[in-house]
Amino acid sequence: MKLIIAIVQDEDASRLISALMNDDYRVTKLATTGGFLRAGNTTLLVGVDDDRFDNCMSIIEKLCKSRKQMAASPITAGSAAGMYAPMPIEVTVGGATVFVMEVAQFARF
Ligand code: 2BA
Repeated sequence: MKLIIAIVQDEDASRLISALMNDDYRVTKLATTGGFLRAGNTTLLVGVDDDRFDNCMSIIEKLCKSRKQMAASPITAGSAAGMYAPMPIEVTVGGATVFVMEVAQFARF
């Protein structure tokens, strides 16, 4: 058995959870925040048997889209008044950031 930890964009989370549930996967949704953008994202925990792992990864890959977002960069630009403002930069977020771990033991009591 494996534990998939998938960090996805909030916009994709609902459709992804529905697709996984329809395919009989069990899912836990966590409301999380990305360290770089300081914006909300969604982390899903999915415990899967090995023979259903590839299918689960395909569903995640298919439903999670990458999007461009603007972020304030740590680099600053000077202004006429001598003030310094963060320069906006464009970053490409997602589709999904996925970690896969082997599960040593699984129990449901
Ligand atoms: P954030 O940390 O908010 O990052 C959002 C996007 O900003 C990233 O998209 C990436 O395109 C960009 N970014 C992040 N750190 C950067 C940096 N130091 N310099 C320049 N650009 C940077 P993704 O890579 O698709 O990541 C989406 C979200 O997945 C992240 O949100 C974070 O919550 C999570 N994540 C990504 N890699 C991770 C890792 N190695 N460990 C834990 N969480 C991770």
